[in-house]
Amino acid sequence: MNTASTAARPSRLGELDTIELVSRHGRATIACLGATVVDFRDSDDNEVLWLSPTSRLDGSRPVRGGIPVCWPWFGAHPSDSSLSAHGFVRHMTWQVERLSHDDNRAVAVLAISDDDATRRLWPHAFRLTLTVVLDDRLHLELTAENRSEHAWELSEALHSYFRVEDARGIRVDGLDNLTYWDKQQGGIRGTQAEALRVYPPIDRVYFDHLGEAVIHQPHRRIHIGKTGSRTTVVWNPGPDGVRGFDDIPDDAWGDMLCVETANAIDNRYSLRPGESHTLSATIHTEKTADNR
Ligand code: TA6
Repeated sequence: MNTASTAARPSRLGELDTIELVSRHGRATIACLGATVVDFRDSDDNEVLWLSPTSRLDGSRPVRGGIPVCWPWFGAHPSDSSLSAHGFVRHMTWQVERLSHDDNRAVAVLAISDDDATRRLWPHAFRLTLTVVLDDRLHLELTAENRSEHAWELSEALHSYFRVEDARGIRVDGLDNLTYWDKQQGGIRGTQAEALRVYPPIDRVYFDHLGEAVIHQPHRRIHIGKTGSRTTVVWNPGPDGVRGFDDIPDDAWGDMLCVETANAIDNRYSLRPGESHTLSATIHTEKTADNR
């Protein structure tokens, strides 16, 4: 197979600089804004990720959809409500460090390090790298390096929006018997007694989930494997909650489901000076007969 069937090259989406990865098995697009994977198509050119039809694509706001990188905090800032939810790196342009491809895969490495702008928000020296590999799966590796003199407490997420046929009644396997924190239900905690059936709105943070999550749909499963992550977040705003998002059409909430690969809340962790930590997610689809 010649390498013409694989590529890693600059492209554009709206006003955003992007990187396009092509392999024999599919393609992916990464925006330099936030190092956000904004598109991933499988071998049948079906969308695996969901991008809001009304997402801003001009750099004025993070992309709504795809896989935003939430770092160095997940959710609201622990002590300063003036700071954006989900950290600041998804608002900033990352540098493309490396593009490469061979017969089987295409690779993009993007990075962001501390500067005056980040230190005003979070006064620490760091380097954050996102490595995206496309072969017959989509692999993301987010590596954080503590370049400061102090230990930090971190929470983080690859905040993945998956395209689904209908979010209502979707089954998500892998979360059975886990403890969760339910933001939608005022922060109560519960235990997931059996396979999760999603009836939006849902906003649940599952703790100590080390394995794969699987989104079951009538004609395909989406597998989300991971390493370096103890938390999985399941979110869909539902028909009422969607009205609070001016970059999601009111009738589009049923087209997506977030299953996020994270370390958050009870699974926050500390990173000492000179230490690094890698969070990874691996995504692939599987065609199935109707197995609802
Ligand atoms: O991951 C779920 C969540 O924390 C929801 O509570 C909701 O706020 C969602 O993320 C989107 O957050 P954003 O800051 O991207 O609008």
